Amino acid sequence: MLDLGTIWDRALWPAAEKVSAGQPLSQEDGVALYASRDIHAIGQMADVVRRRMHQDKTYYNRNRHINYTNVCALSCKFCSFYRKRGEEGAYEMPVDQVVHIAQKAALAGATEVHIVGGLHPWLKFDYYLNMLRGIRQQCPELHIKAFTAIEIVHLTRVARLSIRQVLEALRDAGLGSLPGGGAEIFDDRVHDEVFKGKVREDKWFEVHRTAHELGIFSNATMLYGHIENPAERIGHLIKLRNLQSQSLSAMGIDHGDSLSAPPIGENQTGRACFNCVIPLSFIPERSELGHLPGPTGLTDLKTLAITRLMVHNIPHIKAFWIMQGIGLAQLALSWGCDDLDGTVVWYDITKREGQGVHQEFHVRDIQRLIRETGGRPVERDTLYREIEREPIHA
Ligand code: V47
Repeated sequence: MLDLGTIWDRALWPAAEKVSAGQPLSQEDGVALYASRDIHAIGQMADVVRRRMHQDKTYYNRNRHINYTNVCALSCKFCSFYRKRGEEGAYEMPVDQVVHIAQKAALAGATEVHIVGGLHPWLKFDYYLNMLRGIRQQCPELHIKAFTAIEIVHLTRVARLSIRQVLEALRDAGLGSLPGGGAEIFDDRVHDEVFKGKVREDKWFEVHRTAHELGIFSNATMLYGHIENPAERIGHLIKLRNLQSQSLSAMGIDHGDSLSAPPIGENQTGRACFNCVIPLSFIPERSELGHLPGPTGLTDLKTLAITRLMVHNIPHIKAFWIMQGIGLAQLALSWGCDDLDGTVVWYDITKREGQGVHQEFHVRDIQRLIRETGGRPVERDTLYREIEREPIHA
């Protein structure tokens, strides 16, 4: 329970009262949270909501990220991953290589592959379908979470199909769910300054709305700590919860406005919704925005906590340790986050100074880190179903 007496910043009282009463926060509440120096109150409020939803459970998964190409038609200023074709370091993996990596991951106990890449100008639609079919054939149990909304829009042009048709074809070939990338900040000012060539937010939402209509679950990200301001971050989060509200209604879930985990579980409607929000901490190194300082630890913690508080109807908030760093991701587990993503193994999109693409977090270390926070480590699959393993494999 929240004790208003412990919250010295009275500007937070309206938000705290809503959190206590289980009501959603407004744009003004979100901006007041960012403006406040009462950081313990913000953390405490987020922890109250996180515990109401998940008690002491803290989720992780065994996964393997695969970035099949870094060749990209776009040149987003925040991105240090993309290369132009022929440029030094540009690569595209043959389908067999992607399938082989997925096979190795499955053998090592992974339940998920997370596959994303640049917008490659010449790869044909068959490349993507064959990748999914190949993995499905070799590893029938492995969940394939693949392609950001931006890649899906790119594929509509490659295949000359609609968003719905592309998603249906990918699903039939083995796609299990959509990751949350490519969202950045849903705001035209920020879009035009930092990722002008990318489709606007309406397309990102159309992809996720259509996926939900087709029963494909998805995630959502927010890239923060570059040129956006707190009001723009809050606007982004409110747009996410608005789509979630529609998707939950279509699933027949009367979540109302309550600040509790929507009872998603097994549903018979054939529809889907967002599972998780992942706030991504901007890493300036090697990008065109390398002159920016990047978010501070306090901005990281506040953003993770405020995301939990603002997005009352999406059940999980992930502290993606690759972006926030392991130390801060651990702290975030007491600041509203209930998930750490997973073992990852290989990650090419962002690398902190001195790090290569091998970025791996071993299960034993994940569990130790969660236990130290007082949390209970729970291995999950992509759709947050709990996984029990024989002790020898735990
Ligand atoms: O869309 C690119 C971001 C995203 C930088 O769905 C950067 O479970 C920080 O979406 N600094 C890809 N971020 C990663 C992503 C993701 C990660 C983990 C889990 C899930 C999920 C999704 O990475 C891109 C972009 O927003 N990004 N460059 C950078 N310099």
